[in-house]
Amino acid sequence: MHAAIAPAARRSLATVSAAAPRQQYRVVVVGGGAAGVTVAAQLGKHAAFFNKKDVLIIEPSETHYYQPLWTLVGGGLKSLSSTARPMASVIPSHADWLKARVSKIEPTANVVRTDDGKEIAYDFLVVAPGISINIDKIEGLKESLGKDGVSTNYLAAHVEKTFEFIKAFQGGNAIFTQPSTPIKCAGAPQKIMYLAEEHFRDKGLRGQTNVSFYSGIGKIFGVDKYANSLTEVCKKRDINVNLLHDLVAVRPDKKQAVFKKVGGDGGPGEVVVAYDFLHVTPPMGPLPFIRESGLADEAGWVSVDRATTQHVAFKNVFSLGDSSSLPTSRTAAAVAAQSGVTTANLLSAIEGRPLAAAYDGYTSCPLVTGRDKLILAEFNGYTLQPRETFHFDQSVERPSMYRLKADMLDKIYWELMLKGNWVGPAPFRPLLNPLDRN
Ligand code: FAD
Ligand code: UQ1
Repeated sequence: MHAAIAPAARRSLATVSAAAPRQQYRVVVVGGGAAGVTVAAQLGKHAAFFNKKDVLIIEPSETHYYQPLWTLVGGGLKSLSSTARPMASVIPSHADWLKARVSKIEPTANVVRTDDGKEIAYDFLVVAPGISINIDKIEGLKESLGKDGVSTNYLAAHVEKTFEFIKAFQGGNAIFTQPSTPIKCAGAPQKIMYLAEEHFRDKGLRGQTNVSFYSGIGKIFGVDKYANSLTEVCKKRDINVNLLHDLVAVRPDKKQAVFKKVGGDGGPGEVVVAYDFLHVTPPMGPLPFIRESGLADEAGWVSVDRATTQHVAFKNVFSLGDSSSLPTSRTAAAVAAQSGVTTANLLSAIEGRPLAAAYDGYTSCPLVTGRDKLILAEFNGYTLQPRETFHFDQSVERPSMYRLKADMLDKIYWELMLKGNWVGPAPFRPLLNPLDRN
């Protein structure tokens, strides 16, 4: 019996002390985040897995976070605790949980190794450990975070600081950054800016405040329809937008942010800007153990077929979510749509049938523009064309869409998606958008 593997049936126990029956599973899932738990839950609905302990989730964290609400936590509209649940409470009852970090995957031997020296063999593997937040890649950021007006909504340990600093802000330069790397939820770097700007305005500080967005990429948003709306929002609210500026250093002693110009008009160069409040979206990238696993593409993402989510070389390996190479915008909404495809194709692979399910690139980004306003971007991340669920124009700021985000999507996530009953809004589109106005 294995000392650190907890049958989820005992998940109400405070300590993980129960033992697993074996070191080999039909399916091993790396990562108990949005993708890992959702696919594991969906597998349990099928006869091959129902009521059996044939799925193992390997996940080091005691807490499962609903990260999409962190924008509202940073904006002072939700508590961090409302976004957290014990990991044990989201592990499906037909799965075991090994509380450890995967350090190595050996796909030629069908084995994964953990940082505490365990070796687990699998027949099929689902790789979903998410994305790496690389704060070390910005000089001075690690030392600055959480102090003197520097924060990020992208780390649980720092997100509450964002609102502390917004509340304490007395005017001056408020700066919001987005890196040139791929990131999760590409809209989140600017959502917090709109909430902060609204707060400054309400406090009568707007006249003495410059609000600036600095992005390492060349567009405010990847899909023109929503980029046009966001550009209008920025104009209307006197927000300066500086594209092709990548944050490279923070100098906390001088309260300066240093940007590298990425091509653009004046050619490459350095821009130094004084800040009084600085919200940083750090550069992100693949986790090092994925890069070294033999499963990665050149960039370091798990190299999967963009329709089936099956690994391009190892046919018993699947990947979805932020760690995968799926060339769409990385969101929980995308994970929802991918999960149904991954589960269906994994079951087909297990049963020796052809893989019939195909992911179309669907993703969504609820662009919060204020305490009661939201542009619900929904699109095909492969073609960058809108793919909207509702019959109205979703590029317009709407209170109803804010309520959907603030009050409903978290319930959909915890109660439906993580229990294997939500693959995104596609099944409801014929009802909600009958003429398929897109
Ligand atoms: P995660 O959910 O991050 O899960 C990865 C899991 O793997 C984690 O539990 C981690 O502990 C574990 N892990 C890491 N390393 C290892 C290892 N070595 N071994 C085993 N396990 C490991 N999405 C939306 O749809 N809408 C939004 O509005 C939205 N807003 C966001 C705002 C912010 C500020 C942030 C941070 C994210 C937002 N997202 C949003 C993105 C969304 O949360 C992610 O895209 C989604 O969680 C990805 O799921 P995943 O399972 O791939 O990764
Ligand atoms: C979604 O399905 C989803 O997964 C639960 C999200 O993650 C938090 C989302 O942010 C969004 C927008 C969707 C899409 C759902 C609807 C109802 C449009």
